[in-house]
Amino acid sequence: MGQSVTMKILNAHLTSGQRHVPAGEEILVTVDQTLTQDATGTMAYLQFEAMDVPQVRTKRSVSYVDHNMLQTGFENADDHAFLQSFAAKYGIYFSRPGNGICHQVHLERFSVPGQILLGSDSHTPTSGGAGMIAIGAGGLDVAVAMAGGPFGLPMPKVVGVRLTGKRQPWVAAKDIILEMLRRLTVKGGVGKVFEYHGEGVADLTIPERATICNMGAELGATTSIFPSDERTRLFLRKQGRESDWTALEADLDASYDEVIEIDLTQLEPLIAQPHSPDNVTTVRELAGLPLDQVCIGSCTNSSFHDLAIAAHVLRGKRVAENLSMTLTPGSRQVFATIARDGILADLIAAGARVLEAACGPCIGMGQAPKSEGISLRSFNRNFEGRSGTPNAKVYLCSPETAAVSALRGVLTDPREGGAYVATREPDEYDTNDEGMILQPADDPSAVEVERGPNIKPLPLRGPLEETIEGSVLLKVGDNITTDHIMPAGSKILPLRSNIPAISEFVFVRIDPTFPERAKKAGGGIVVAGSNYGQGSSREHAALAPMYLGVKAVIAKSFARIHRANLINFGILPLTFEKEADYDALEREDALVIPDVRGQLKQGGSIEVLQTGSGRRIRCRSELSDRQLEILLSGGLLNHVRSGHASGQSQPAVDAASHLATATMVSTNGQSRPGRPAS
Ligand code: MIC
Ligand code: SF4
Repeated sequence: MGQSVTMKILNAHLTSGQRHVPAGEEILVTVDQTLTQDATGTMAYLQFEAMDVPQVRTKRSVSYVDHNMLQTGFENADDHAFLQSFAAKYGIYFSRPGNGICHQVHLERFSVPGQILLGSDSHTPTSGGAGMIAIGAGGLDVAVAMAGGPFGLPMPKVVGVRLTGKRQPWVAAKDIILEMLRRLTVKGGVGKVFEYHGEGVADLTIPERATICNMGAELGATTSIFPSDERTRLFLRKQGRESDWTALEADLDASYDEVIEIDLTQLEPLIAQPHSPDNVTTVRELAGLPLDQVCIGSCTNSSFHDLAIAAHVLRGKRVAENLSMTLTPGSRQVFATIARDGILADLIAAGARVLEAACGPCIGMGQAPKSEGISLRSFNRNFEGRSGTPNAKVYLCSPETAAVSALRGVLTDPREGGAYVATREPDEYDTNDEGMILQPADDPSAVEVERGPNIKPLPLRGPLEETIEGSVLLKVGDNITTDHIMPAGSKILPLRSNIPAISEFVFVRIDPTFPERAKKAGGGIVVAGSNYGQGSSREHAALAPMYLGVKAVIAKSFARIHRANLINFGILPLTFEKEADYDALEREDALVIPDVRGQLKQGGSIEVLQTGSGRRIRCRSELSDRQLEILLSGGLLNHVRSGHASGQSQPAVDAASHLATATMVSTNGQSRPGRPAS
């Protein structure tokens, strides 16, 4: 039986001894490349430092600065300086602020078909557009990979997505992924890799394929991937990297666990309504909706085409008076190319607000809409409050729909935008990275890591207790995002390197009293519905609750990255065996998980007692042996410290003393106790 592209790459990276692993069981793979961004990177590098590895052991590791770009105080600038000096010292390439959004830049400058990329950002799958297995993970998993350790993930099911027919004018790559979300929902991809194939693939440029892979994250997928074909070769040639190309196609008789077919001919412009990327309908259905803001950009849609199509629509005209339009090039390369080709001039003349190449409005770093404002965005997430305005309504669409609507002032089906002029990818991109992607230092010993006062020590917890006791601190419903658990935005993001400070914001969008109550109670347990922790990879959504003393989360089901992050920080993730038990639990109920260590070691059901009623609640832990060891140790760093990073190519870590350093000594030299192990 032939193999899919996914299985070819996974098989080539499985650590020894594993073959034919059933879906859902944990596999360990070697990692070729890593990426971090600034909002997750500072923690990841502090964790890497605690492992006492002199240089990264990957083929390529890149540190980007793209999220925390507003410098309204010293915090973000401190982080940037730390990241730059850290990269120079430890063998990491550094993409400076201004060079662009990590995923767009990585696709352009570093993607290599057939390799595995692990990134501390959930949209890392973007590089799947160039035939990589690119996976989002928590920063600690990325730190372990940088230290030469393998990455553990549940063996995914491979879903073949067959693209047939041909898109109509004005129908975009974004509409393909919105169609996937419409059909499958934000839970539909959990435990799956979506592998695109069929005649429709050849018609998609690499940035268009990257758009589809990028937003596969919103399906909850492990990743998404396209084959590496002649178009991939052409893209890499224009990037001056043809030598990185290899052909990678599924075998003709490749088998898939499931198959989905999308007839591109039938597709029309789509839109995701507030407040979830899977709340999809046709643009036609909502046409006429008045708009206050239109934004084109984010790692989903900020390529040359995305800005060129906006210029095509707006050329010689003005953005409608009733709205504000922003445009964000995804990279310095895109920015330089649109400037060179006159597109930038058209956009400026049309009255668009051109922003620096960064995440910007996508993560609430500026450009928050007005109160109750309606914002139409070419982005990938529209969770409530994420834009920075709690009662704003964010809709997600293609750059085509966004541009035509910006001109008309109301939501408009782009097919009403007149003749479609296909944009042409430039023959040459600006590939001069000099001074913008910095090489690691020749003499690492000469580099001093710069630590401003914003860089605080890493908190740790001790080994898992014998018994977990605590009350239900919060009960939440389905599809809780990491933006609910640990909000982002321009005010909170600068605290990413300071866990005590950022933990004051845990769950505040749901219940502003949560941090105070958690601290007062000395911690407790969170009860949740299905797909808990969907969305971003931010490990702060586990690390900060851990700091507040959260010991366990009992949910109907979890999103992959967040579940892994909980385990990495020693918080026990349990799932209900019976939904009725979820219904029976209320906030403040006292719970006990007796002999939790013993129960976990034994496997099978885990018994949780609701003390008031005497109810016995049966839960599942479904931990691999490796995850069990990690939890018993109280988290991945403790586990690594005890020399158990299984599959490590070299003993990565002699971390005991170094962890102590990272935990106890604040980074500007003053001694400061870490939070005592609980
Ligand atoms: C996001 O889009 O939510 C982020 C901000 O890029 C996150 C990472 C983070 O929270 O730092 C992600 O997607 O992983
Ligand atoms: Fe940045 Fe938004 Fe992409 Fe996250 S989704 S990496 S915040 S552009």
